[in-house]
Amino acid sequence: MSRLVVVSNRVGPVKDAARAGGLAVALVEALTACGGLWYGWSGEISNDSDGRLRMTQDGDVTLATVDLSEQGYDQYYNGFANRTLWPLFHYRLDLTSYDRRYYETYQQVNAQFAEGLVPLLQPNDLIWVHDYHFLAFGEELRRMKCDQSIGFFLHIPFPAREVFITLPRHDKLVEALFAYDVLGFQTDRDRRMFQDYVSRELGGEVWENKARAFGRTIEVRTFPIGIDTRHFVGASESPEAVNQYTSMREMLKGRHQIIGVDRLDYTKGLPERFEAFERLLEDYTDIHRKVSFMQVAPVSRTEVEEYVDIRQKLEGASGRINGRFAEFDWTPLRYLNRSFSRHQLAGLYRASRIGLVTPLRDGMNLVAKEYVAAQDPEDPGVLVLSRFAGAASQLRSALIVNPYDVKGVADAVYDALHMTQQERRDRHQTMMPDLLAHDVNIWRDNFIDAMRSIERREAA
Ligand code: ADQ
Repeated sequence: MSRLVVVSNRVGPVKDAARAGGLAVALVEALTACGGLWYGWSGEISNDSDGRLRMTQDGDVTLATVDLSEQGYDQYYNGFANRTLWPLFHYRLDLTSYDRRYYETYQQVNAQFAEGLVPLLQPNDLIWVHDYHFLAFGEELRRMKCDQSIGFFLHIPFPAREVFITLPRHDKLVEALFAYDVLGFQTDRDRRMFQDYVSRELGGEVWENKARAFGRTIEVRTFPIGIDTRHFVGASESPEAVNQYTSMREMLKGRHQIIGVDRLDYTKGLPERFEAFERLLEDYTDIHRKVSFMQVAPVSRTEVEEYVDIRQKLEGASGRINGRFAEFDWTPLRYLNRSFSRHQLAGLYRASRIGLVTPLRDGMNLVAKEYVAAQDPEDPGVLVLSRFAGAASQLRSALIVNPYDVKGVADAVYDALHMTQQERRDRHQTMMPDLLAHDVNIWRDNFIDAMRSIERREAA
């Protein structure tokens, strides 16, 4: 069996994979099965150019990490990755930086990372590159004469052509993507957006799961990422989850809870969500004291200005909403900037009548899937889900909303609060089989199989 090499922005640690959740566990499992290598950024910044590669063995998995220089951290990580690609691919042209220096450094860092990996590679390795930090990684490997099978999975959306072409040298980035053998997207929509760009902007050819341009034909496929559904169902019944569930229910004193769990990011639609909750309280006074909303949002990317702004905005909004509506024995909105363990989260989801997942744009959104998996099948809660999350293409029995339409979201939450137990059960029952059939292990195996079939075809 060929060895698997995973390349991603952050690496391991293997022992903590369970804490990090489904994706890390699924990757570690595949790496362990073949004595694989996991390669990426160490999370450290150093300007020392010698010995930047660190190798450690963790069970059967080799971890190899490289530090970023200060310039790399500023212009590649905080710059092109998080100030250009992240907002642009999430349709936030207003927040996108078009600084050309960022692009140059992005190319250089991708080349340096590729250079660091080449001496570690074996001839039959399958190389699986993850996400927007490494769009140009495969092209750099090819430049260094790597002929292994290389796949790339984009965890975030691929934007519409008119949005993407606002990026100077958009064609160079797509040319780089043609160095991969398999390109994976979260949804058919993302895949079609990519194919649309190839045919209309580049004059390339696209058919079924293929695209041809720059003299290469590549596989272009949809691999919707899942959660470790069985494990998450189990987690929701674990003692830790039951504890969390019980103390939450005691605290709620018979009130219904609405829960939101997101990284604090402007793509997640949090200000609009707070506004929708405020609108709910304004329009439906009958639910005062009967419902409370808990938003869990650990801070992320604190060095990017837009993340500081959104934090301030949310602190202002939560103060305003509680100031307007709270009573001495009722706090309508609780806003927590902290993390919970997977088991605690499962308990929180299960204790909540509504999962409110309203990103303005999201590649998939795993929280939506976790919320459904954690429910008690006999008395499940209702998922209210943004149509702009990739998950909406699978979780069709959720209440699907437009997150920009504050009134529409408020009304959907009101309907969810009044939904009969039978309807809640029916909706839950239609979503669970899909979550079980398309879990994170299937996602991983399907992607690796797609890379292997390329390898077999080339050997034939
Ligand atoms: P993210 O943008 O990080 O992922 P998401 O898919 O929702 O978004 O995953 C977040 C994960 O972090 C979930 O597993 C969630 O449980 C966990 N999490 C969030 N807040 C937490 C908290 N307070 N405590 C503990 N855990 C918390 C990117 C893309 C998504 C895509 C994923 C996977 O932006 O669209 O679904 O990658 O491909």
